[in-house]
Amino acid sequence: MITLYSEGHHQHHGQAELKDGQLVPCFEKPARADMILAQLREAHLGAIKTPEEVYPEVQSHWQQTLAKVHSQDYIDFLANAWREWSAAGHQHDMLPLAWPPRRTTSIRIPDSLDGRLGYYSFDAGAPINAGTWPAITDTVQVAIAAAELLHRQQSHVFALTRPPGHHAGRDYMGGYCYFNNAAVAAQHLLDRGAQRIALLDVDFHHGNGTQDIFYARDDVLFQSIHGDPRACYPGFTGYADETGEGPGKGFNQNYPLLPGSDWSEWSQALALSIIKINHYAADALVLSLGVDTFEGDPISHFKLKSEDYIKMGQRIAEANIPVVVIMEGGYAVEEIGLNTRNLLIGLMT
Ligand code: Q9C
Ligand code: ZN
Repeated sequence: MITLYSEGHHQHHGQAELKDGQLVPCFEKPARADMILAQLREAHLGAIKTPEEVYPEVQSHWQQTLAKVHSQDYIDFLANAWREWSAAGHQHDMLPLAWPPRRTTSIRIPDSLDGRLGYYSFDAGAPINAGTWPAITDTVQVAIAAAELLHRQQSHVFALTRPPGHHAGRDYMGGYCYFNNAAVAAQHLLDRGAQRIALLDVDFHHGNGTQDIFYARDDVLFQSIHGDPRACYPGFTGYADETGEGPGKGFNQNYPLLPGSDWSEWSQALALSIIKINHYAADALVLSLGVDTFEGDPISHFKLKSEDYIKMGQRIAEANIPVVVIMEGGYAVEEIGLNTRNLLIGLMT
């Protein structure tokens, strides 16, 4: 299996995030991708290529695809945010501090940078530093090149994306996410002629951004298995009764599971989602892969074991459609490589 990867992600490294009322070092850090890469090399899982190597045109085309998933004003905000922040004399990370409350008469975009930071985010979990823009634009190209390779070869491809993307909506960041890499990959496959894309999100956290982007669309079937929103972050979406709207009605399914769920509960939800995907007759599957379902994850609450990821990959392979795997979460850094490698091995068998 070919892996798509770019070094640019190293430039994005947040300083701190809030956990239980305290500022702690960011769980989402460059070592996560380094550890995965090391395991892929050790397992001789296949060639590791840059986006430019497999799809040189990506450098001139990625902005067009990105603009179909995210609003241009949001993209422009991210492109200029650090420049504005550092011009104001700051050297530390940008973090938002105010959001519009319920019953705001009309939500206008403020002029101030603090105001726009709040407007374009849903939490304070996506710090911006000097290297954020180069990193997120690099990783969006990784996702597009992986989708392109899938389109050409119709065999499984792994996009080692970082930072993750599934919490990012059309015009907001949050939860370590800026651009929705999985949504961009799905959009590229549609642009290449696919009629129907299944997007299965197995990260511990609900893929609220992906759900939002495709909620009124029937060309992307969204399936998400995650911690019950009554107990788990992000907490306001991911209920089973969120099934889509308008033309998208019936093309969104959530499988919320209680904290403490292990493979026996988790795999039942997977079986239900695969029935949906088979029935949809998708041309390709985009897998939002978070391995924060692991029992040792420091911020999540499922109990999957390293061996379970082999079974997960095998079950997904049984759906018998080409899969592009997009990396999302996973914060047990010592085991993130093994767990990801196991999923990919299962997928290939
Ligand atoms: N005390 C992804 O896995 N922090 N994002 C939760 C709970 C945010 C996770 C803190 C977790 C975001 C892509
Ligand atoms: Zn997650």
